[in-house]
Amino acid sequence: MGDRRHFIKNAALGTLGVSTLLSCKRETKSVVSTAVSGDKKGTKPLIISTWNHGLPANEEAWNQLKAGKSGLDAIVAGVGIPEADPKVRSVGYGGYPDREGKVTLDACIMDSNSDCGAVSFLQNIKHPIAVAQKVLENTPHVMLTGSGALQFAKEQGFKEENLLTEASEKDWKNWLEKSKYQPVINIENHDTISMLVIDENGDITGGCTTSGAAWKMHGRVGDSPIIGAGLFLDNEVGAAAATGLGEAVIRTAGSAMVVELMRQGKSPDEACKEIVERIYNKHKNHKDMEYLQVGFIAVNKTGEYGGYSLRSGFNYAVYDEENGNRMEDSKFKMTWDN
Ligand code: SD4
Repeated sequence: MGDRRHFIKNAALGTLGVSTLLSCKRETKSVVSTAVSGDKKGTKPLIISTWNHGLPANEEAWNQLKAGKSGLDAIVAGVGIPEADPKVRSVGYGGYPDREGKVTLDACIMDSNSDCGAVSFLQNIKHPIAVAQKVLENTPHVMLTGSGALQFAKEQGFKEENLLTEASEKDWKNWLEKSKYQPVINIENHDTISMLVIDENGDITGGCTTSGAAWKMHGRVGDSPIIGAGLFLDNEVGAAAATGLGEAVIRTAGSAMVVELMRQGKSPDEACKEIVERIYNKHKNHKDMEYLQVGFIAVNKTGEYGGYSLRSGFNYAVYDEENGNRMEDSKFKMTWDN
């Protein structure tokens, strides 16, 4: 746990650095919100994305929306930024590999008609979210996996490329020395990127893309490509998406449950909090508890948005007309010392 604390401290410092840098470069506002009550209401269109890499992703998605592109296209272009960035070690190119040194990617996307597409255990394709969009648009299915997903991607014109960067290979070889599986959620405040978009008409779309838990078993698929777990939306109600230990999110059908609670009248903050509490209650005596972190973001049809995480350190990027692109800290249940 000592290492873990050290890591969290460094991650927190890293966060400051990264968000300050991004804020300056992009002239974005940085709003830090630690209040425990009150959902925020944004103006439409509204984009919310997990973690610091949400800032450049939001920026790109915003530009796409303003250029008249659909929510789906905006998401694919937006989260495509961290997917292509080798410095982001938790998504796409440069993501941490599994324990066999293979980078395997998961992604899904969903539109306001409840159409969805997903890929899981996909290798050698830099933009799994774009392949997920093709699954939605060009197949009768919701998810393609492994070699089938790769074959489909190539048929759709995607190029195969090596996604294991030198830096990730080096870290993997270091990890092999001890080979201890202890997923670290929050890699320099980057992790799975989930993005929720409300467009000018109030229609909702969502997407999620990740290289998954570092050093996972070969073949392991997390929550991120699973509709209902890593992402869910109902255009009449709202949308939710997850980051964190995928196994815990799958066990509780996390994002679907957040949307159902909003349907019953909970605000986005309240709904995220209730599901995090449920995950805690189901896991407090579980072997995963030592390293368990989960976080949700959510929006509802009226433009209220929020988020909540089990442990401290989670943040998300929000973009709307009124307040621009900014980072907000998530409320949380407990710190890493508990
Ligand atoms: C997974 N949910 O594969 C992803 C990883 C992640 O924050 O989000 N980490 O379990």
